[in-house]
Amino acid sequence: MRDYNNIQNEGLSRVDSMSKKELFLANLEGRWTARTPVWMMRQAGRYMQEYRNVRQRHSFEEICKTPEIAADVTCTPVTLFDLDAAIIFSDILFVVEPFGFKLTYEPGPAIDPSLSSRDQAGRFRPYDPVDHLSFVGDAIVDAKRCLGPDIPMIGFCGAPFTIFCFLCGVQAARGFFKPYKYMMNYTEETREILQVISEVSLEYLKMQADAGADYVQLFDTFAGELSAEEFEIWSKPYLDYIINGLNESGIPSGIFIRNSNHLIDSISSMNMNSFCVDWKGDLRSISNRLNPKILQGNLNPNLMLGPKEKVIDKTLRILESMRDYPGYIFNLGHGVLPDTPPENVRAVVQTVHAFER
Ligand code: 1CP
Repeated sequence: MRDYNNIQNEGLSRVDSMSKKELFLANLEGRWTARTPVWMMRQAGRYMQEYRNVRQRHSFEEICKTPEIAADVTCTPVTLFDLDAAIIFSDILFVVEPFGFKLTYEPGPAIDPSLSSRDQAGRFRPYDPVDHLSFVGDAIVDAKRCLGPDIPMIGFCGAPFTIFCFLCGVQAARGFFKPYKYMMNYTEETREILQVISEVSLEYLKMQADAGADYVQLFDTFAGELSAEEFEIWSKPYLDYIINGLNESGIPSGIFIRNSNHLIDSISSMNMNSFCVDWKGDLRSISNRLNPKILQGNLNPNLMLGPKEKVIDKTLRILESMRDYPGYIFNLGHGVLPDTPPENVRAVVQTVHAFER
C-alpha cells in the first residue's frame, strides 16, 4: 500500500491526463473519473499566513471590493496547495447593501438596521447586480487571468433564507428566534422579501458566470435550522427559482446546507447538479438516498485541527467509500477553520490526488 504520510508533490498528470477543469466538470456531469477533484470551502482565509499578511494591510471589505486583491487572495491557496478549483474570494452578504442595509465585519458580519418591522419590507426592490456588485465579476476576470484556462472557477451567493436570517440579526449562528418571529408575524412580507432576494441572486450568479465562473454554489448554511416541512415553505421554493433560472442558462450549480440530514428527501427532488454534504451524515448512505445527484463533501473541518495522520486516515476512508461513485468532488463538510495547520490542507490534497480509484 502507498505510504500516504510521505507523498511529496506527486504531479497531477501522473495520475490523470485530464486538466483540472475537465476533471471537475466531468464529475459535475456525473461521470466517473480515475482521480477525484478536491477543493475546500473557505480555502482562502485566516489559517493561511499569506492571507493574514494581506489582512494586516487591508480590511476584509477592502480585499473583497478591490478586484486585484480579491483575485490574488483567490489564487494563493490554489497554487500553494495544488487545489483543483478556485472559489472567488468574496462574501455572501454584499447583496444586502444595495437594499439600504449597512454591513460591517468585526470580523463576523453585522447588519444595521436589523429586519424587524413590517414596513422595512418596502426596502426590497430588485436591483441590477451589474450596477452594484460588479467588483465580484471583475475579481473573477482577474483571477481567471492569473490561474489560466485549466483551473475551474467557482462563483457563489447566499441562499435567500440564509441571507434573510442574517438580515433579521442572526449572528455567529445564534438568534434563530428572530427570523422565525418575522416569518410568523409578517408572512406575506417575508415571501416578498425572499422572492426579491431570489431574483437578485439569480442575476448575480449569471453575472458571475458571464465573468467566467464555471460552476456556482448556493450557500444555505442556516436552512438546517428549519424542519423538513418548513424547508419546503421558507427555503426550497426560492432555491428552486434560482436553480431553474441557472438551468435555463446552462450554468452548473450546487447547494451547501449545514445540518442537512433531515432534509435529504426534499433535496432529492431538486434540480441542481450537485449537493455539498456537511460532515454529520455518512456520505455513502446519503449518496444512496440522493442518487443520481453529484456529491461534494464531507470531511469534518474540526478533524483538521488534529494530527496529520488522523486527517489522512479519515480522508482515505471517505475516498474509499466513494470509490465507484460517478460524480464525486472531495470537500470538507464546512469551511476550513482559522486554527487549521496549513500542512493538513496540503496533506488532504496530496492524499486525494494520490488516490487512484
Ligand atoms: O478576514 C476575516 O477575518 C474575514 C473572515 C471571512 C472570510 C475569510 C468572512 C466573514 N467571509 C470570508 C470569505 C468567504 N465567505 C468565502 C470565501 C471563499 C472561500 O471559500 O475561500 C465564502 C465562500 C464565504 C461564504 C459565507 N459567508 C457563508 C457561507 C459559507 C459558510 O461558511 O457557511 C457565510 C455564512 C458567510 C457569512 C460570514 N462572513 C464572514 C463570517 C465570519 C461569516 C460567518 C458568520 C456566521 O456564521 O455568523
